[in-house]
Amino acid sequence: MNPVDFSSSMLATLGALGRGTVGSNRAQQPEQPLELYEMEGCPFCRLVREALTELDLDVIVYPCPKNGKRFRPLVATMGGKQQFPYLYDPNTDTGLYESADIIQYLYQHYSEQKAPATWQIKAIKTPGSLVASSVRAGKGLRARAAKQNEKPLILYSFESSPFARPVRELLTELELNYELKQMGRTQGSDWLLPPMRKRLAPSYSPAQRNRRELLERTGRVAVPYLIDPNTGMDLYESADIVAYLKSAYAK
Ligand SMILES: N[C@@H](CCC(=O)N[C@@H](CS)C(=O)NCC(=O)O)C(=O)O
Repeated sequence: MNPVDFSSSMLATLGALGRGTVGSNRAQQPEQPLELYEMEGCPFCRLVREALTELDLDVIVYPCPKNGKRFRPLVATMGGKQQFPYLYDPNTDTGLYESADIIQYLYQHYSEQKAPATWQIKAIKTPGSLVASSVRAGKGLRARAAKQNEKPLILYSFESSPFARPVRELLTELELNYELKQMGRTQGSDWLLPPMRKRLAPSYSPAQRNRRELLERTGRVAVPYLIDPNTGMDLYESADIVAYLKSAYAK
């Protein structure tokens, strides 16, 4: 990733005070995957993604960038208007607008507790999210011409990762739907950057389910990691993933 891109992505992480970093060890996922209709560059969608990392809930993301023709119209059909984020939970046949309502629903339904007070008072979280999104200068907001994927891609990511953000922005712009697999940090050794971890925690044994899955699959754990079931491609390194997505899907 080029240094300017990395710096603004890092600022976007710091602007939100690192929210969307710490996860939890959820044993089970909802029977049918949750569906999130959103845009990476939207500050309200970001709040929902932060809560999803905290709650360790995987979702299928349906990107709905401005001028997008692929999934955007579905939201008006399902909920009556084009406003994002929009969550659809097929397990309860619930469709919701409004980031605060979505977060409250996710906490109540999937952690059996109310959202922490800081999530309930919109004024606390929203300004930071607005600042954090604005430093990315409109990335992850507008559609660009792309080929369509048949099967959803799979992305291992946690919300605040400055390396994963440019990948999610591009997935939004190309309107490629993807399974977002949470990689929130739940133990001290998750915080070590991969090269350091090799030295300081050689027998790293993650507790979080997607981290364990990745370690078993690839022998290491880093974020982001992309699997494209349409082409059989799988790869680490944000710059390589961005280059792959452009060459495989951008027109
Ligand atoms: N109060 C809403 C605000 C949502 C909102 O304004 N979202 C913008 C995107 S950041 C939107 O849907 N704009 C209309 C559009 O993109 O068509 C919430 O918290 O979810």
